[in-house]
Amino acid sequence: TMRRAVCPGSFDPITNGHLDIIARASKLYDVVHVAVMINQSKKGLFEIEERIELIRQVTADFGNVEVESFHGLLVDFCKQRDIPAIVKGLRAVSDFDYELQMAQMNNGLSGVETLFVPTNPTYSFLSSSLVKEVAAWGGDVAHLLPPLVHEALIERLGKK
Ligand code: COD
Repeated sequence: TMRRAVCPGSFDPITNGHLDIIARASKLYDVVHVAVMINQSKKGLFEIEERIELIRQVTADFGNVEVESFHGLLVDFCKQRDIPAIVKGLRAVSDFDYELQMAQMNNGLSGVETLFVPTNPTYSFLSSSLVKEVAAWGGDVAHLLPPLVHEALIERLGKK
C-alpha cells in the first residue's frame, strides 16, 4: 500500500521554503498531498485556484505530488484520504509553540502524526507574508520564489 503524507498550508503564494519541504517529503513518501487550506477570514493575494495551479507547476517534476484545496479541518482531509502523517517545516523556535499545539490537537482529534523537518537555513527567515510585503515595496524577492511564482507575484502586484 502507498505511504502517504500531507503538506498543508496557505501557500499564498508557494515559496522556495515550502518547496524545499515538499521536495524532501516527496523523497520519503510514495505520495505527498499538498493541501491548500481555505481560511475564510484571510483574504489572500492569490485565489485558491491560482495557488493550486502554481504549486502544481512547480512540483510537477517530483512525480508523486497531488495538489488540492480543502475547506475544513486538516484531520478530516487526512481521514478522507487515509493519510497518517502531516509533514511540516520548522523555521525557528518562534514556529515551535504554535506548531506543537496544532500537532498535539490534531493527534488528539484523530491520531494523525506530525513530522517536523528542519528548514533549510537558506530559507529560515522566509514566509509568504514577508515576501509579499517586500515585493509590494519594490524589494527584490526573485531568489526566494520559483521563477514562475515570482513572475505571477510581480504581475499581481503590478495590477493593483
Ligand atoms: N521553510 C520551511 N517550511 C516552511 C517555510 C519555510 N521558509 N515557510 C512555511 N513553511 C511550512 C511550514 O511547515 C508551514 O506550517 C507550512 O509550510 C505552511 O505555511 P503557510 O504560511 O503557507 O501556511 P499557514 O501557516 O497559514 O498554515 C496553517 C494551516 C493551514 C496548516 C493550519 O491553519 C491548518 O491546519 N488549518 C486547517 C484548519 C484546522 O485543521 N485547524 C485546526 C488546527 S489544530
